Amino acid sequence: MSTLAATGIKIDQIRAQFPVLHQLVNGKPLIYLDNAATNQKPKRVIEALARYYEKDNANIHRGIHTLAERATKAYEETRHVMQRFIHAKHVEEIIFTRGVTESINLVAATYGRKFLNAGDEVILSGLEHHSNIVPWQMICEEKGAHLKVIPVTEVGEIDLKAYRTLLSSKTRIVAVNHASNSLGTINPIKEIIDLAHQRQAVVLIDGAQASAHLPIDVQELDCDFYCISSHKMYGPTGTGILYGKKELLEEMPPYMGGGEMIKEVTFAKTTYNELPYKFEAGTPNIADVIALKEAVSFIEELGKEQIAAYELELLKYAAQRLSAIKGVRLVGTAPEKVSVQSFIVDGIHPFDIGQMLDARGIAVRTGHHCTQPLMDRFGIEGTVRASFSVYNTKAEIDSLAEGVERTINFMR
Ligand code: 7TS
Repeated sequence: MSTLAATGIKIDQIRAQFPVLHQLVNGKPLIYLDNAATNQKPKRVIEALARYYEKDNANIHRGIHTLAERATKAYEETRHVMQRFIHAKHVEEIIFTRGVTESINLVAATYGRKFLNAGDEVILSGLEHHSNIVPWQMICEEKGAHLKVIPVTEVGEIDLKAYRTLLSSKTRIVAVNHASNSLGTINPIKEIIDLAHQRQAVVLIDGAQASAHLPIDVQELDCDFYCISSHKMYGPTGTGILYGKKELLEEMPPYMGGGEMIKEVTFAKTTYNELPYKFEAGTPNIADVIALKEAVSFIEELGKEQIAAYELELLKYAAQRLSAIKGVRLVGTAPEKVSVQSFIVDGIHPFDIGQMLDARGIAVRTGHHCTQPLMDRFGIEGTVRASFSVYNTKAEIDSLAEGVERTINFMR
């Protein structure tokens, strides 16, 4: 059994922390390789959720009773944890949202609505998830602004040369992902950010596929916005963050109106609360935010670098095993990748592969992965995608390769 390099921690010890992994699916031990969609939760995260509801459940920020104070303290602790996790300068730059989708919609609907004008341009890449396309399309349509798309190369990288030519004095916003969910490509975001700033454009980074795998230092990156989903970093679903530079967040109008985001309300006029509460209308997802702290501890105790190094080992092994199968073509072969491997099989629909693998207890993703324009770029309908987390093993990849081989033999 493998260990996490430099820590000596056995992967078996890590797997033992994930109750969901220890079950039979269709009579076979579960092999969970759909981690880019959502990864599994360690016991400490699940226990934090239960503990909160068993001991502390109360609405936050409003009550003066003990439970309300405990819940508020725990909720705000996670804000500090997330500040440290991404190296934000100020704690009020961390806004809790439902996740990346809501974070991007928030920026498009507030920053975009206030600062985009007719004729302005928003630049995206051809690697984006629909969540980082549609909100920009909606606001561009409303404001008469235009979307420009950075093309993607054959191996699945952003074409930086083309990006330079797309940038102009009309560029207001650049929105790209840190890593691609369909291909795994890690994008050169520092360079993308610096080039955009030379044109006074602001940059939003979709960090959905990065937070569990890559170091994030928003001050060093100098990005203007950074979005994270808790559920892709061993945390609960339904929460995540938007990081925004304080001076930008202060200039932005609120996203939703309601309780908590106000200072004073009269029927004549409402004044808004200060950051971060201006953007957190209503009762938030208290329990999940509190449990997210445990997910961060899980990552930090193992060490993000160690996790990434092990996942890279799995990725390389998977690429090698899969590409050796006759009829399999890897999609997304950039040199810098997170642990995502897409592939297609000549003459067999990805759904059929996915179903046959499921019958063997192997969970993979099939389809367009919410990146239809990217699939169009490669002239395909979709792919089969295997994505790896720290609890996966080479033996599981062997089973995947065997499953794919058997499917090919069965279907032909
Ligand atoms: N951006 C990227 C790069 C993503 O991978 C995802 C989710 C999102 C945005 C949206 O995140 P959410 O947490 O708001 O849903 N990606 C996937 C996936 O690849 N399969 O299922 C969800």
